[in-house]
Amino acid sequence: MAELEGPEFGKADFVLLDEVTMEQFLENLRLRFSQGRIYTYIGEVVVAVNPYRALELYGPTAVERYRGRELYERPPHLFALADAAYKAMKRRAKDTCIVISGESGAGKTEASKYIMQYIAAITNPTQRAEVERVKNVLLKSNCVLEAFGNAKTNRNDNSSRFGKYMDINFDFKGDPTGGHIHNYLLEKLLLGAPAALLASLHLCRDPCAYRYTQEGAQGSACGDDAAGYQAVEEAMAVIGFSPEEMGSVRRILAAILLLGNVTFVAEDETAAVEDAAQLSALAELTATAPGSLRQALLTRTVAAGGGELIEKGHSPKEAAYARDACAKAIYERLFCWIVGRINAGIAARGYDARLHGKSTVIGVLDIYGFEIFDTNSFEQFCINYCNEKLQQLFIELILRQEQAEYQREGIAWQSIEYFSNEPIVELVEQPHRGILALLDEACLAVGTVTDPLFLASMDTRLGRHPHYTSRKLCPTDKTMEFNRDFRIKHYAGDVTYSVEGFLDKNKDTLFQDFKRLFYNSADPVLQAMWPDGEQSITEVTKRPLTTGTLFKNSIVALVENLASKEPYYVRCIKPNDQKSPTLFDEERCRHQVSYLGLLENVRVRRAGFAYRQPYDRFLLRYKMTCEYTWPNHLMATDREATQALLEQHGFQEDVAYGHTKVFIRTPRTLFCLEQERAQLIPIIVLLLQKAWRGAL
Ligand code: AOV
Ligand code: MG
Repeated sequence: MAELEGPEFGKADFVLLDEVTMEQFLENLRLRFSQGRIYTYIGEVVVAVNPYRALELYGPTAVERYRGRELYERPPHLFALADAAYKAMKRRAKDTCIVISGESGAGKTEASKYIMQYIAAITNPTQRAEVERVKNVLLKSNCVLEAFGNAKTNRNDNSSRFGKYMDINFDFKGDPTGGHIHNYLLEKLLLGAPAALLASLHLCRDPCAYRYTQEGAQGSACGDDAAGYQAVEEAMAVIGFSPEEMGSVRRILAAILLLGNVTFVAEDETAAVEDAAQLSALAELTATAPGSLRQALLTRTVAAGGGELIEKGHSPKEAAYARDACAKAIYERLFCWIVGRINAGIAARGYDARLHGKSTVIGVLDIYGFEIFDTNSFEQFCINYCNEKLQQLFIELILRQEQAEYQREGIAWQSIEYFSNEPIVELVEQPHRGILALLDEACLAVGTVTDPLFLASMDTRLGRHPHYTSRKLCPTDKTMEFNRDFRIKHYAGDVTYSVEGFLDKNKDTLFQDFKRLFYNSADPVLQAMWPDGEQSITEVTKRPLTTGTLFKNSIVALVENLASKEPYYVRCIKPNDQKSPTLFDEERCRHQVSYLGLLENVRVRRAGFAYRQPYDRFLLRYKMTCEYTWPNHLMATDREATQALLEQHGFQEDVAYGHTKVFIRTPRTLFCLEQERAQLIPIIVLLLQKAWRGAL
């Protein structure tokens, strides 16, 4: 139980609520939020409310307060959780992971940064140079990834448009020796992120001058762009980007912007570039031949019979579509290349397991949160599917872990029922029948399949699924459009998706002509991003996996990876939609508490035994409350001494004795012990002072 927190601060652990009701849960959350106590436990899970203001909770003194402490010894904090994961990793050589979840704007990315900052602060006391370098790259990578991968949305000014899972490798001393970042599905949303970034790179003083950044520029304050630019450049230098590479990155970004401004006119039924000057500037930035560039923009090569290749001119509309696909592809590949460069900078080098012992890992997952926008498209569909998977994992692990612990300690246990989102996950990912499978089917079909046709096929095949509906299936529901919308009942709420663009985004076709063009670029960075450009058109016959399938595979692999580690959880809550530091929007919070399954979490924790502690730790804390154990017990084992203590208090009905730990069912018991301890401590201190004085 967290120390230094009286009843006026609310309950430091939701397990201590008098009754597990939504009302009490919210009241405790509200009370603590209003006092700037944004962290509260459910056992070992940290519930965090976004404070929307700077709190003095994260400085060097705070780090010292949590270093090496047990979870319940200090007020709830991310640092305590990070320390617990670190200790498990170091003491028991366990691979651990910290899973941060919550909806958009709830504070996941900030939390992940504080966790990394804590781990960096408590490691490498001897300041080994290589370890310092790795730590620096790990910390600086955030800044660069955010610059390229975050954007302003109407939910979060600094929304992560990609998922990030970062492994940190530790040597036997517990110092970080390397790491690896996996990125997941960057939303190729060119608006927003690059607006700020590019303005800061001085590529575009006026974001409104570029079609791709006009929208994002509106209303975004660009006040500290110069400082932001400095920070990104510095971070890139620390990570090890060479000046030449940074030059290439800048030119590639400029090229993307310029590309967006290229317009086409019709000339003899096919497209022509309106302004030739743009073309030569683009060719220069991408170090490509102007002729080839023009050709790639205006035509595509198709294989005719007999291995013959013919060039087919685009219509202006096709050319515009190809241009945007190309710009997005360049941006995505640039982002992946940057992640690859960071990984090269932090790859665990020269680590020899025979020499140094087993390397252990702490993984930190910061992935986009559940999203509901006014219009939800393929990206939201993927993001929300990912959140379903993570929620499923949370449920499984919390239950599984509890059960495993009782078994290990030899204690009887009855299982608990709670909401399973398995059917929703199945609706999306089931082979041959799920939405992703139907989407792939539509993408592979010969003939013209349109988005509405795909919707119709879902209606036919999923119409009876309890979590799926559409306007056709529910004609009276005017919040959906015919032939456009379908709705999924997610664990976190109902989301209406528009099928517009689903097929295109899933196919994600980029003409081979562009790939080949950039593969032949004289710019080594740009060239390195297009290894698949080497293939000739006749070789590119095998259909690549679709975006949806690739994403599903990566999320399945992620979940498997997380499940193999000892998990620690941070559940973030967004207190209001106004970014206000004072407003506690009860309805919004109620909704989040409910879909995050936090009440069930508390119930599971309490239904079994709310508290458990190793015998020695338990005695250390409470031995003063019993004559048999104070100052030291004379019994054969700590277990017997613990038993004597609890029986003297009359708590024998409320506890169970495991092999190494004592289990306490109701929080009240621990509460009484805590109270008694608190009353005795001043007396003991007085006695000790007297004794000292006597000794002097
Ligand atoms: P997210 O990662 O959960 O959303 P962020 O971590 O970006 O959300 O948090 C959103 C904003 O809330 C930040 O930019 C801060 O202004 C503020 N904030 C969050 N946590 C804290 C904190 N501990 N102290 C002070 N301010 C905080 V998304 O990436 O959109 O799902 O995709
Ligand atoms: Mg984020």
